[in-house]
Amino acid sequence: MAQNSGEARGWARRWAGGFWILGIWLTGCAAQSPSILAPVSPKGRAEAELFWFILLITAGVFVLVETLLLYAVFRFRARDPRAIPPQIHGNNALEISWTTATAVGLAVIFAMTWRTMAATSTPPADALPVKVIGHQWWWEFQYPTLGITTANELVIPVGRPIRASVTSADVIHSFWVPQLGGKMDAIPGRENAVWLQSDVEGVFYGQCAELCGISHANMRLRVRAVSEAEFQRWVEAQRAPAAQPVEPLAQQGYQVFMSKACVGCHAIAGTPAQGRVGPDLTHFGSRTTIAAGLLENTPENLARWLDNPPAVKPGALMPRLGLTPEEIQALVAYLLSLK
Ligand code: HEC
Ligand SMILES: [Cu+2]
Repeated sequence: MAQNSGEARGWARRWAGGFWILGIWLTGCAAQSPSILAPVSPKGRAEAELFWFILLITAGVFVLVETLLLYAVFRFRARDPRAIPPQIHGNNALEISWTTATAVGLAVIFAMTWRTMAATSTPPADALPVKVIGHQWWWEFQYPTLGITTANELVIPVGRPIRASVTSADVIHSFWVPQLGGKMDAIPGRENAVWLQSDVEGVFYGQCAELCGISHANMRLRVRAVSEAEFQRWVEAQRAPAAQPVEPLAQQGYQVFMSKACVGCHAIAGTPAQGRVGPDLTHFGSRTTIAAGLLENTPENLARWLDNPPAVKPGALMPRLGLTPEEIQALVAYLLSLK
């Protein structure tokens, strides 16, 4: 009896574990999650359609096989466990037919996959070019025809195709914005083209999809799709050189920035700072996040970041610079004035 109830508890625990995993899995379905099944671009839609098509075929195969299996289990089960079943050799007609059916099914999936790839792999000729450069652990975005360099937030005009040339400054990364279309590897020394587009305004989340080191999971990005008019305003603002600090605290922050190691790693257009190791900060104040989507861009979070970057983001390639609280406050005032 005691043994029995112990066994029952073991089962209960296993079931509970199963439900727990199911629960975690289902939280992935929350409306906010960047699912490939909620596409907003022509490429994303073509890929989602292919997914459903293949799922339909494979679900049909699953139901057919399981039905035949259950039928065989019950219809042909051994009624006398000691009896030896009739010894037969195969059935040629059956074997030929299921081999053919499988081959035809796979050929259809192959053809549909080929068709989708051919239709989506080449960006339209009038696409806006953007260079996407993966860095450990943040994203650089350059608009070569517009003369803009920014980081971690890609701003695009709604309904216009974007031709992203994806590459890397260090190790292999992978650029992925699930609702806008499939992944593209970011490989040092290579440029891989991928076509992006959003048919609706909104913010779409992305993530590095290739393990690239300790803060791989903290290497996020956002695509902000805005109206054509808002995009033009954004372009004008981004092309301007950095704002001159006017407030005394911000002016002090400018002095701190220009006298510290910051200038060796960061560029601020129109100032002596021309480093290219970290993100371009010319219009840092116009971005909504810090450190590749890790923190909202607020004064408190920026102060935390400047005090000790590796404590905020494990492995961050911006070192702790031993700034005093006064220096940090001045830098925060200056950096946030860079709209
Ligand atoms: C050795 C190079 C290096 C130095 C020196 C350095 N940084 Fe950085 N900085 C980086 C890197 C790399 C990142 C990106 C970190 C990440 O997101 O993983 C970064 C990120 C930042 C960011 C966030 C940018 C964004 O858009 O997310 C700010 C702000 C910043 N640094 C300010 C400063 C200031 C101010 C100084 C000087 C006090 C400084 N940095 C010194 C390399 C450096
Ligand atoms: Cu990565």
